Amino acid sequence: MIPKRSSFPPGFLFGAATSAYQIEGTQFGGTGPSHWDSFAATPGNTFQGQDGSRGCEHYLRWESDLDLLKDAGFDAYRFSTSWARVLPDGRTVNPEGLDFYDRLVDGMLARGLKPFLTFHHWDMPSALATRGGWQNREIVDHFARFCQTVYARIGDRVETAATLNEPWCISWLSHFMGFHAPGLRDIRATGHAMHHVMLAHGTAIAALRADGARDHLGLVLNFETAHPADDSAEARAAAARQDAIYNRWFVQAAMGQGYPTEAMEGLEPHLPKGWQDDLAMIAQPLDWLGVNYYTRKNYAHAPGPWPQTVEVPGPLPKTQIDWEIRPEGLTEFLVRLKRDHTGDLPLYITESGVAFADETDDPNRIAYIAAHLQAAQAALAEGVDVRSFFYWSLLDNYEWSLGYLPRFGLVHVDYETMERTPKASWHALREALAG
Ligand code: IFM
Repeated sequence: MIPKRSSFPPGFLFGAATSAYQIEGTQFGGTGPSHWDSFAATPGNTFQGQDGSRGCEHYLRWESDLDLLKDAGFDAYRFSTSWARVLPDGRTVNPEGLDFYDRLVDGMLARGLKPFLTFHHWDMPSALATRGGWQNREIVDHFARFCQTVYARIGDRVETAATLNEPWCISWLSHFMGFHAPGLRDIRATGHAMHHVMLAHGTAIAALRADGARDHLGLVLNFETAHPADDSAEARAAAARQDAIYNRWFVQAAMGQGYPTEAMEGLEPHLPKGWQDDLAMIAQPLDWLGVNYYTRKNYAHAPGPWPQTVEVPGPLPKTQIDWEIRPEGLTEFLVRLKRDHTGDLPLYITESGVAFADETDDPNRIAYIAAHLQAAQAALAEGVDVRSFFYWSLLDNYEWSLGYLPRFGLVHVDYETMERTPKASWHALREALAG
């Protein structure tokens, strides 16, 4: 059973999260082309070649979507702004785009929902991607200007503002593994992207503060447990390398702790020249950190070039997309973050959620939410300052290279008619949050 609101500290926020490209529909409102459009238009990159052109038509249906949040009893809504909608060619402002986010924020406030803004959740204007995207240091200033443009319009009304969602996905998943746009598999591109994405974050924070931003600026990182697949020293070393790349690179840099040794062993030769001089700019003081948590993975040693890791399927119950379900990992990360990296900085759980190939009867999702809320409570009991739980996602939506197949939503979307139907999990959350 989902723990009741009354079993959390007063002021703990419950919400749901989405992102622009995954729900809005890029065909509406003057959005420019993004690198996700061209990635999806390349055969073999996404499930059935699907893209975000229609999304969930949230651009047209945002008012009733906000009603779904309000009617569930949520306190907050985490959303992102599309870079390609706001600056279609990377430089020129699209007034329609800013008007949309202005209406959206006012719509949240009118419904008593606190707006949690993420500036960038992955759709980069094609014009900037063509110039090398995250590989080109130029992107740092473009990104800061994008954040400043959005903030100047809606920053006065948002509860919090995060620069980036999941820089691991922006850099490693997209430039080393090739699973996301721009679909590269190149360690040099990866090293440049992993550094520039953090420099862009720090530079944007500094620019926003110079513009007078309130003390509500943060960063959203994803964390994934990396366990050794067996007892061998090689598997333990492989898991440690994976942990450094995924779980420590970004948080250490943001917190002024430098890049982790196990990751530098492979990446240092591929970082942009003079990277050391950027570390101070990257480590801008933050007001909070967002934590996204879904799963754990198991690693063994692989022959070949660094990082010599291979993922091995684990024994735990799995989701529709084969992710192991392990709620205690959430407690472990929250406790570890406070202990090793963030100290007293407030932590917001900005995403946790599950894909099941269900329709509207979703008992397994209810069990997932219950277990992960209990995991958050366990961290609170250990003294971690956890301030929120945002379920991913409000709606079934575009799950990137997996297209519209995985269903993460609390609300079912019929992709023919775009009809929304709250699932049993939406009703169960509403009951837990009532009163
Ligand atoms: O859908 C994604 C989201 O865009 C970022 N975090 C993880 C989710 C589920 O994969």
